[in-house]
Amino acid sequence: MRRPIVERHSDNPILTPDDIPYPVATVHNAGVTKHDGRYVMLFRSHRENGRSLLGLADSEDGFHFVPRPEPFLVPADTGPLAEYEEYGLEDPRICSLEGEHLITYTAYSRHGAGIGLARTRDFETVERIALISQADMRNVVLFPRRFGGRYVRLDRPHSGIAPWSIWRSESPDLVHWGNSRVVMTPLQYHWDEMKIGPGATPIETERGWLHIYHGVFSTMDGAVYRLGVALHALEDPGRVLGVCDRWILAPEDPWELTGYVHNVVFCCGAVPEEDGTVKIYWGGADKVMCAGTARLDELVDLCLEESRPPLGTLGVPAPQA
Ligand code: BMA
Repeated sequence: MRRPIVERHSDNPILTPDDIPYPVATVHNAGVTKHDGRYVMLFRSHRENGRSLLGLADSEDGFHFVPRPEPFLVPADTGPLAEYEEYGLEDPRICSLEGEHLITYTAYSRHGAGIGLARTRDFETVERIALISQADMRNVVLFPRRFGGRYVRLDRPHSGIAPWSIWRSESPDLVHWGNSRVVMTPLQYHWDEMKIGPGATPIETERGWLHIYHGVFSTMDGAVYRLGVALHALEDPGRVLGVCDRWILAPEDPWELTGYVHNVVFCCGAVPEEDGTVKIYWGGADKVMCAGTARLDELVDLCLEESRPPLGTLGVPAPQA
């Protein structure tokens, strides 16, 4: 058998709802970063009313996490974001940039899915900055560097008439975003043909920004969520240098095949290490957190040597909601 690209950790799932000290049905789709030499995981949990909040867990080694006693971010009940967070907070990403940690999350409400932006310096207190998109937008990841003074993000708008694709936008101040363009589309009759979306905060390597994204394929048994990799140009991150033709991770373990939503691996966080490896974190079947390790060099090679066109062939139109 071929060696897997992502080596799953032997203790998977590394975090389950039973580990959380308050009542939750799931613990999944977590953003992860390093702060003060330890790993901090910001996970999504469905409460037992079906709406989500964000919780925190800490770890010394990146694999064994201790959840905090209370949730970290729950829907605002006052302020400008309250109206947009009524149905919950989902799928957080953390971008550590210039001494602070920027958190992007899906804010769900009767108005649809938009993106909230918050900041923390210490993972003790957190401040909301703004709602940084209209509905319907999901999966916003910020690049952990500025380009000519500007922040750059990847995002995934919903559209009834075009394939659900990855776009990039830029901003002078994190609040106002524009100069948007599409950078990657699904590929027809391919593992990511139904939709793609940004995954983990991109990782800087000598050969480009490595971006772990998710791709979805529709089957008679519902959708299958898998992970892939793309490489973006270092100085112009909207330019895709290569997208690996095959997935790097697919649902295989029992807790990825069944759970809250079956057949899902969904990544919101990855942490590069000094030894050239990267710790990758994913939600298994929208219910538990899993982790694994890959080699950054190998992931970059896959993008450049087993490439499919990022925009070359359009995928099928998105199904009407
Ligand atoms: C997406 C998001 C993710 C989820 C995935 C699979 O649309 O809601 O949070 O992991 O579906 O259910």
